[in-house]
Amino acid sequence: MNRVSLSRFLIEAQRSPSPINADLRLLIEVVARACKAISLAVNKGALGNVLGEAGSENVQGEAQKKLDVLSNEILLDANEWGGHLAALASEEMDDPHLIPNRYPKGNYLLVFDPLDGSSNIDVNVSIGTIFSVLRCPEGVTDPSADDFLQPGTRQVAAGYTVYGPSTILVLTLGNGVHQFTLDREIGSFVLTQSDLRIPEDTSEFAINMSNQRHWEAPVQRYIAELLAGREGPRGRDFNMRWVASMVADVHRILTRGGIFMYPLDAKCRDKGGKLRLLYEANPMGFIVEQAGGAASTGRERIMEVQPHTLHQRIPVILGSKNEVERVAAYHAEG
Ligand code: AHM
Ligand code: MG
Repeated sequence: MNRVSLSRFLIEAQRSPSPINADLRLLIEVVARACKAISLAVNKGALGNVLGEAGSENVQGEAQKKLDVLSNEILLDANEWGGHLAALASEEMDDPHLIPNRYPKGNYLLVFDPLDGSSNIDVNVSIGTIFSVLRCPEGVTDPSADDFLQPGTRQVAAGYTVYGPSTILVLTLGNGVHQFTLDREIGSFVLTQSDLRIPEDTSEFAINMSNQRHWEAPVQRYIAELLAGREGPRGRDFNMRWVASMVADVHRILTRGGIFMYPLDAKCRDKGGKLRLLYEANPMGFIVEQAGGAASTGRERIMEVQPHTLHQRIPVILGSKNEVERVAAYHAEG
């Protein structure tokens, strides 16, 4: 079998007609290496003394798990010294992390959610890492939070890992979406699927139904129609799945289609939504669009939203194109 490792995939991308540059290649390799270390820690679980609370809170007032903190440190340590980054920002850090002066600085900004699906850590359900790569604005050597406030359309690359039955890495460099599986014996990510495509239609939806009473009218209408099944206006039955790890829910959609929704509701209205624009919505939106799907707030394309703050939250509706467009149409009808 002619196996293509992530390294070979990236080197070939560097030689392609629309080449990626060497720093971007290094950046992706370093992130993937850090994710291997996170995967090992996740797999050790209780044996590695990594489960449970860290005893601290992040900037959003959420209790941090030991693995949230550890994963954040692994990604920082791995990315500091390579010379490919100007700064990093994370869901788990109040402010951007600048590259220390003892190391060379590069032209990229790395943004990440080190461990998505925190509520699933201690119960042995799939979790993952989400990341997004932006360019550092021209002439900026010490980036501030403002330099990260770029719409998703400016992303250079995005990816996520899932630490599940197997560890996988899904990546886009803006030229389709590719899936790699971690070969633990060899210690490298191996290309296992090129050019993932999300079916335009689906009969599967993902939403936290416990928030139903808080939803806005367009979401109430859409879900009610799905639940009415064969007897309702859609004329067919729909199935529901909710892992409560965005990485796992999105990965299912990339594999067999579906729609994922964390919409605006009365509970999260003051915060603007539940999921984070820079660490979750934009990278997943980029990946989903690159796979032929759509990603919307219900009112606009996620990737076109101009961020105002680093930790900004946003409503997220993404997946199979025709379903996302239907939800957006219901919002437009009011
Ligand atoms: P996290 O980044 O703190 O783990 O939070 C994000 C997660 C998503 O992975 C998931 O879709 C959502 O929160 C689940 O929320 P809920 O527990 O309300 O169902
Ligand atoms: Mg998250």
